[in-house]
Amino acid sequence: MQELFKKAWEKIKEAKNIVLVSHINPDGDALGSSLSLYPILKRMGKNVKVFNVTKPLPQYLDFLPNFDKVTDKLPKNVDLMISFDCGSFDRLGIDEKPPFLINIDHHISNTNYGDINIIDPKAASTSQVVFEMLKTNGVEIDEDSATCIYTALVTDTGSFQYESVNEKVFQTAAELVKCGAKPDFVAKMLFQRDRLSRLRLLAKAYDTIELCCEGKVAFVEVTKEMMEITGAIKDDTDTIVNSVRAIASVEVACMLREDDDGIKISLRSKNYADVSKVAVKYGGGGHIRAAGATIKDEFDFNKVKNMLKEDLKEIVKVEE
Ligand SMILES: [Mn+2]
Repeated sequence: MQELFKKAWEKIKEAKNIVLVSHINPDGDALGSSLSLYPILKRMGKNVKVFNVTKPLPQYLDFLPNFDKVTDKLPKNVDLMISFDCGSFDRLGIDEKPPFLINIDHHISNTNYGDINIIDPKAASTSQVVFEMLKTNGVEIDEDSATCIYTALVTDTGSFQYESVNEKVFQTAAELVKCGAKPDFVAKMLFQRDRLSRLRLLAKAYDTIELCCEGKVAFVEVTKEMMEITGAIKDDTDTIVNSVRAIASVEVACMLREDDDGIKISLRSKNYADVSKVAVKYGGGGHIRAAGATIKDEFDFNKVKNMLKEDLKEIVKVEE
């Protein structure tokens, strides 16, 4: 890893026009990680752009320093692209591969699509990998950069609650606070700016919760109609599945959301089930405890549920 960090930094030093990219429908880690390098590369005199194909970007992340610099127009004449938190090239929403690509990620399912691939599945967030890279190369982390890396760490660890959280995560957090990240500010920005429409949507979604596999599996549904009635937006659905997992008996929670192109499934597990297996089966990906996929051109919730029940029964190990 140390060698890769050095190799990547050499490449960054050589490059002039750099674009920082992250996956479609970015989360805090994707945007936080990509934005964390923006002030640093600017300071180095680089021509830096931050690209994400998604429009609009999730509003709850609008406090990230340089959020307004993120563009959905891919710059031309790029000599180096760095991708963050993205498991496969097609999730970047970019047609053509750049002359050189550094792929920084922590998804175990990463397809190593870069010219340099820095993938650490043990890292709690991609931003943790970025942090290690900066440290290894003796790069100074300014306040804006620290805020981005810290936010990414908070969002990808469920506020320091997941199994990925170890001593190193807290050490990183402590160093970031030392560099100027403000935990109370980040927490207020992330968790105290809720939308009424989201709470109204939660109420409707919770009404659909269905338990099976001896209570170990919970399904929750979000239909287009619910979204319309409550005025909710897609961002409002982000954490529903996490709160359903909180039911005492539940090992795996699964949200089904009606999208334009099919049914999006979001899976979360609590203790032992590997939900990435199920997501990969349906063309998606993710982590052991959090994964997702879209069942394309399928709009029948019950059909998808019955199909998933068979897969989930396996991973929660319930005998018939
Ligand atoms: Mn991540």
